[in-house]
Amino acid sequence: MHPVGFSHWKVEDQALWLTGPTFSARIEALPHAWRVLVFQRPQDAKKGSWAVVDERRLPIVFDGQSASAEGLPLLALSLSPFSFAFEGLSASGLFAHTLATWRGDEAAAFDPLGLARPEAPADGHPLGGGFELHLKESPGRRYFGLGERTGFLDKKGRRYTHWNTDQFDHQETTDALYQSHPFVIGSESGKAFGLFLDETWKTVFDLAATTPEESTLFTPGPTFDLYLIPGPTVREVTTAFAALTGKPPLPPLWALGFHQCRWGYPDAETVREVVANFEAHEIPLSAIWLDIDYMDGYKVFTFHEGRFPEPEKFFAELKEKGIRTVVIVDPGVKKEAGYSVYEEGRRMRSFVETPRGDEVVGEVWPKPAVWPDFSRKEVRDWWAGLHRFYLEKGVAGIWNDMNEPSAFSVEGMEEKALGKTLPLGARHGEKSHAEVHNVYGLLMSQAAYEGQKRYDPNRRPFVLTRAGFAGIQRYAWVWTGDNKSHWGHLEMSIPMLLNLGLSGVAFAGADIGGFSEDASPELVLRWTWLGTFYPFMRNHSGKTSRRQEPYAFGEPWSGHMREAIRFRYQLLPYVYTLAEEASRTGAPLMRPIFYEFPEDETAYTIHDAFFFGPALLVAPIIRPGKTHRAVYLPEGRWQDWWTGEIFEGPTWIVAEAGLDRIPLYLREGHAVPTTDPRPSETAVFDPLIFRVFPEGQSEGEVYEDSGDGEAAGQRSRLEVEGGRARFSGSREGRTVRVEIMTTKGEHVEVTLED
Ligand code: MIG
Repeated sequence: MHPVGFSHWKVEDQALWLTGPTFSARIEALPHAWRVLVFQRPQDAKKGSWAVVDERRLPIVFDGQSASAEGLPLLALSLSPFSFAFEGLSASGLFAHTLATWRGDEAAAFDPLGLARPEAPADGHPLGGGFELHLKESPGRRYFGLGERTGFLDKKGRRYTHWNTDQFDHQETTDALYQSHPFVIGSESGKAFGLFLDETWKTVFDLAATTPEESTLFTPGPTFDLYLIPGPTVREVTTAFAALTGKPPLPPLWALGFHQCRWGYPDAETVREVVANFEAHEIPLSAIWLDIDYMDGYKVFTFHEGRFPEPEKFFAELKEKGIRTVVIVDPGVKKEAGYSVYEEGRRMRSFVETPRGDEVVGEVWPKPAVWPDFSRKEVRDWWAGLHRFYLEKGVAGIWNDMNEPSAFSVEGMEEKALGKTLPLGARHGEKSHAEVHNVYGLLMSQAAYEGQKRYDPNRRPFVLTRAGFAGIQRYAWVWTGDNKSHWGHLEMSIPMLLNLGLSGVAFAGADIGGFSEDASPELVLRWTWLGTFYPFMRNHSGKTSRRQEPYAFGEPWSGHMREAIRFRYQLLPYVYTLAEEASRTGAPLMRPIFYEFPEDETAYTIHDAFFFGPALLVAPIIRPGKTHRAVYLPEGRWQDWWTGEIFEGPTWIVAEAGLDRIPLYLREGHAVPTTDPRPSETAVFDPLIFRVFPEGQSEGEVYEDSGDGEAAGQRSRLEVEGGRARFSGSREGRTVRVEIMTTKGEHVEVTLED
């Protein structure tokens, strides 16, 4: 390890340049972050990003010791050896590795055939293989973010590898999952900062795991590209990170309803039966999902003629009932003569190649399979265009699976060496798979998104993806992959989704009921109640699992599941209003309690309860057979949503919840817009019923528009004080009501002034 150091500096072209005998650095000020880019080869001074979309740069002043820019905290720098300090964070040094350090066993294992070009070892890192930043640790600091992760809310004390992985069998201690978000939020005594290592290589964050005194950020690539994001609180870091990497577009209203999926619905008849069951049980449904069985021989952009005949008619029939269809699209393209997708792709040389220029051929669902190289714009454009096939048939959304990418085998590679993906040395144009791997899913989702924009401009695109990288929220929602029908996985989904939300991914969900293994009715029911507060609410299960649709277990289960799902539809005005806020600010819908109460130390320790927006505190039942649980209520007054009882925080209470409810608390000062519990095509809600905290002053907002397409929307405001309510929005042609619940549990209407 060589310490990185610099001898000269200059401020030029809106950047502070540091130079030394071996390395250079470019330091830039963005409206929400300092960027520190360290490199060796001149061409890397212009290193681009797949994640960062903010191109604004602010003027920098440097006095030899600290860099300043308007609106940013000072960045204290020492040039040789290089170190810096920022907002309570201090780096003790940046070190460059020699080639051998990372080209050792691991690289060899990934590349036994020597697919990486021998003349460009380690993808062109002239000195060696990567950088390692050392950060001084502080005992009181906690860490959040890191995207999709197992474990509890606070991420300190573990080592995290950023490497998109098809982790079918993950459990509590599994490291890398399907997504990579090399972004972490440090927080101590209510003060927070963010670190984003904008490197797509297999990076590693050791957060006080090896030693409590130090954390390290490691990248094996030729550059070290770090963003330092100021707080002061986690909320500001999260929204700044969303400003940096992009905000999620406003989804169509239907996407916020209930979704039903299962791997193994073999034909259209089975799907019709599922829909008929929803109708018979009066369970609202917004979308039905088709897994890989709809295809002909697992060939993407086909429908099996016998099992899914006349898909256009079928989707229209479902749409009549208000149900959208979403289809799965995997990246693996079947290599088959005469199959137009393969033939076209081959003609354009669209597929990932070996260093010798042959297609990398392997196996995923289709066999043999090849993989489009989404890192090239012309390939993304081609792939986007293919989506016309689905859109013309009335498909409303695209589900991108297996896009880590997952590979069951690759010709010429041993399975163990492969690591269930493409060989690291495979070529994406000038780049290696080692560099592109982590953004493969992001770029595939971008193509799916752009295809919908292009060929269905009057609707809002909808993409769900399994793999992703920082910035994925610009194109897709995320689900957390193959969980299990275990209570532990129900519980773990909460911190997983909370940390995804803090990492910019406001729209995410876990498979309700669990994907693999057999679910008990009680598990599915409790999970459905929890899912009422997932931004993405989908029941999904694996091929060999027991059926777990909300009606599958008979009474009393289906009745309670109906209530839970109907409750989601009742809350849709609130959910939609939060979704619109997310599209403007990046603020997550599901928020850790400390997000709303940054000064409250207890709040930082709670992983199994959360805020849904600013007004509702949700404390799901996470164990079988339980009807009670402890709930922490922070400072202020809280009303039990179901009984009307009022509590004074900060306090711990024991909540009681039978199968007909989830512990839920309305926060003082807030009003929550609700409506009737049924799917609606437009997001102008009728009736619009505000549920208001029964005492003092309260306020609430509702965002309304056409529910899809480009139509301009409107935010209206409700203000309640001393038993009088005022609403700023239009009431014409619809019912607008304001309600409180008394402490005895009676609904009482508050008069709305004209
Ligand atoms: O190898 O398409 O995570 O949701 O049902 C398994 C079949 C492939 C994995 C996904 C899962 C999906 C399944 N897929």
